[in-house]
Amino acid sequence: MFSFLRKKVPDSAPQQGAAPAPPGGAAPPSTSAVLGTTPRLGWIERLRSGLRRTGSSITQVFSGARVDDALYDELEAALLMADAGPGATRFLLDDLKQRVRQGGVRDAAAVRVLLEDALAELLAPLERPLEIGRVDCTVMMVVGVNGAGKTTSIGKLACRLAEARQKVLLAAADTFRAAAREQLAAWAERVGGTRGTVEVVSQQGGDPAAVTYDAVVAGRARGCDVVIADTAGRLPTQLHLMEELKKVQRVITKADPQAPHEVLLVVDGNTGQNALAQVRAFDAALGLTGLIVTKLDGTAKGGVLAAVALWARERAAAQPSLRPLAVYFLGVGETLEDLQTFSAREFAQALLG
Ligand SMILES: Nc1nc2c(ncn2[C@@H]2O[C@H](COP(=O)(O)OP(=O)(O)O)[C@@H](O)[C@H]2O)c(=O)[nH]1
Ligand SMILES: [Mg+2]
Repeated sequence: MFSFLRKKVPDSAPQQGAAPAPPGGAAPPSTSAVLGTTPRLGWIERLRSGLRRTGSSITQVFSGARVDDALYDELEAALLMADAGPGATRFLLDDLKQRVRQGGVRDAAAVRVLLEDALAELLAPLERPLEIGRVDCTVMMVVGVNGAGKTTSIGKLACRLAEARQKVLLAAADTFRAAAREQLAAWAERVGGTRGTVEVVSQQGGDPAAVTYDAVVAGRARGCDVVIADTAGRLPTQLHLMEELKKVQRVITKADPQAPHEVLLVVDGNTGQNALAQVRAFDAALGLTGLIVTKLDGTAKGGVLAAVALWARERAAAQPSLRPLAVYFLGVGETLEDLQTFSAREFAQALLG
């Protein structure tokens, strides 16, 4: 789930899943321990059933035996209907045709396997664990439109971090809705007990930048491993609200010149091609490092991740100095366990039924 780098030696209890620190100081990054002990099978089923409609419409294309232009035409339509968008659809079809030619494949079922390979390869660069511990206090800001699942995902993430004995502080920077503050506090409470503690910094009716600044300063002073700022939802077209978000980012940098270490966009998997528009717009304003794609347990078609992957690839080619975009987590439900790491191969399998 996370990649822990240079883990601190715990005060008392041994750290779950982490290798003991070597004598004489920090472990080199290559010895990072990756946590992710929850059984994955159940949630893959959830992802599969969420994406089933897409899967069955793509799989149907391969029900005939012939590999001809009609098959590619149908496949094009199915990928477009799955929200892959014109660019990624064209990219995948070109890649697939080349694989079919090279392999001398004449059987439609074998073409389906090659499509899965092409899709998994396109998605692969998005697969990267969220790194915690490269710096003493990892600061993340979480952004997105209203209702995308920001607060829920932060709650799930905070629980997972607390389980891994990380000290977490949440900044309730969604100061528009009083309920948002309470929602975050409720998640923090849920973590309590055996799981460790998650603190929340909030202000009644405060300014989002001020709340975030206070939280980052407090998080560093209290020796927190992770500070996560939950921001209010907004559309990228609401320019004044995007300016407000830039201000939040600026004050974080004032509190810690290296921060924010992560700028995460939460996108609702049901928004189709609009998700790509959100990724572009929030990236242009803030410079995204990663995505959390939620609600893949519902009616989401999932193909938009292919479009995001193609866009990320073009972004990496045009701006090689930028950190490549990652899909850190997928949301497949409303409970704590329903936040899972992204695997390109698993996603391709689920998408193709
Ligand atoms: N089915 C499902 N519902 C989700 C998921 N993530 C969030 N939600 C629900 O989406 C709604 C909005 O979530 P919230 O976190 O408040 O969105 P925010 O406005 O971005 O903070 C809530 O009812 C959540 O329970 C998910 O992965 N699957
Ligand atoms: Mg919220």
